[in-house]
Amino acid sequence: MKQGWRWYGDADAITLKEIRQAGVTDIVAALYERRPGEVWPVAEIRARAKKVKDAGMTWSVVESVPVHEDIKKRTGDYLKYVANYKQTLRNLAKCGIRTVCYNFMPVLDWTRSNLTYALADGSTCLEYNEYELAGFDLFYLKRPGAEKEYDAKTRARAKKTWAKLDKKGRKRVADSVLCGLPGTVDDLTPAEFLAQLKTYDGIDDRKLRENMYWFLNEISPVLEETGVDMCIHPDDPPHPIFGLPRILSNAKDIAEMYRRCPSRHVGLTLCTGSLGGDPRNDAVEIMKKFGKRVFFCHFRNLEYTDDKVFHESQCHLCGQTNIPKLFEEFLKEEKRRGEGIVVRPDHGRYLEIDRELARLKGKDCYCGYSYGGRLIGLAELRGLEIGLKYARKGK
Ligand code: DNO
Repeated sequence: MKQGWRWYGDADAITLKEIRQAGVTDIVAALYERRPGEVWPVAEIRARAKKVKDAGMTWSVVESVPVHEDIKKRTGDYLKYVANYKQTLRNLAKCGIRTVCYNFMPVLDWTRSNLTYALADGSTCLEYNEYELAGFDLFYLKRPGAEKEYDAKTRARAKKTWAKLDKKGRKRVADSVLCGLPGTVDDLTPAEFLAQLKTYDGIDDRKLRENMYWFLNEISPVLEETGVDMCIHPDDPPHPIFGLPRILSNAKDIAEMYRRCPSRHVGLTLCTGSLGGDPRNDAVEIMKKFGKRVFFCHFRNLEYTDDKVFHESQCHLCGQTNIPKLFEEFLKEEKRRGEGIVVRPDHGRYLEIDRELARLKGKDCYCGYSYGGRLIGLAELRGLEIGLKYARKGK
């Protein structure tokens, strides 16, 4: 395992020195100041890579080069944006960066309903509650047509859940969806969000898939030429939300993408937390089946408190996904390849130490990307790796 860590550049409250001292060798970063669709200039990529190198690590994975909404919809200036995307890939390869994470989720990136879900020990983590989200959709956003998309049981539960929330609670859900999460390109007002959703009228599941396969096949010659591996991040949560199709949510979607996009450089970010948002997903099987084209991993875990309600686990190894078993498959794949794969501890709880750090620094970490919580996550993964290798060799 190559020990990775997501770094948000100079704006990040966590410094490269602190990251290195966590045992990290590989930085996962992006040119966050560049808007979707822009070309990333070589000089800017170099400058960021140099900063990481000077701190004793390597910038080896980009997360993300965002795909412009016009490409997802295949409208407007999509051809220009695809040409720009190719240029960015060439520029990254010129700087030695050949692993690119991205997603194909329309409008919203990952989505949560509560960014400060309190655990028994007072630390907090991120929660997803389908009924709060449906309540927000039906009774706050009042999205036209939403009624038809939820079954009667979900509608009834959403109504009850929403009625129980006070003003602050409702605002918490709205803010969690529309702003606040890193990855979100722009914070949105409810009206802006509704307007963006409307631009997807007529783009159903089938169309969005076709657009994605088209995009990947279009950039494939550049992948062959540069050796860049594209690893798609699974939908989070892995099912349609707000009437938007989600097309990379399970093993079937992955298989179909591989079939339609045959380049060996079209692969996957194995994100156990995102996949775990559907209890039917089996991340171990996914690693077994699709491991050859897994180029990057996010390991974390979930705990369900109810049907369709989950939060991120106390421990990265315990919960919905059998991480030790998955890790065995992961080690097999590394062995087969003869090289390490970058893993980042995905998200982490917000601990007392993180509160203290924010106070001392006058700057807080990005939501889900605390120092303390991820430090524990990485240490757990490292311990698991050493333990499994030891058990294998018996010494
Ligand atoms: C959340 C992240 C996502 C991810 C993007 C990749 O923590 O895993 O925001 O970076 O979906 O494009």
